[in-house]
Amino acid sequence: MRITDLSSLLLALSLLLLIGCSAPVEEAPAASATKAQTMPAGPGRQVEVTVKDYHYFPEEIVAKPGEKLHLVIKNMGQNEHNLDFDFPAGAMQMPSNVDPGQTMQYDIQAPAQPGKYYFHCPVGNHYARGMVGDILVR
Ligand SMILES: [Cu+2]
Repeated sequence: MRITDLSSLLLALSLLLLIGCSAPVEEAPAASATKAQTMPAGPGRQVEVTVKDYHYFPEEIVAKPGEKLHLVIKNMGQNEHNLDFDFPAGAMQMPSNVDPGQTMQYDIQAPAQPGKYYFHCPVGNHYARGMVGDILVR
């Protein structure tokens, strides 16, 4: 386990303790979650993210403000996973979980405002296990 993984895990665990071990941290209510719009492949820049052992590779995506991205999520692990973006306009998630050995493609648009936005896996306790990443908009 790398140092960064350990510190994210400790942070997640301490946050859970702070709120009394109730709901997972930063889980948006289901009603406000926005399903990703599926656009034809082409307009967005293709970004590949591999999911394995409760981590995203790479853990950071760099995008321009408002840039359209065509995400290709490859699950090389043993569990199903997802990828929720915590955007200012609301959470944006994959159309469905991606199963082990499967690939899912969908399109998103980066926020117009430069900054660092986080994404995480909403499945089970994956977030607490350190399954987080970020998209750096600049
Ligand atoms: Cu996961």
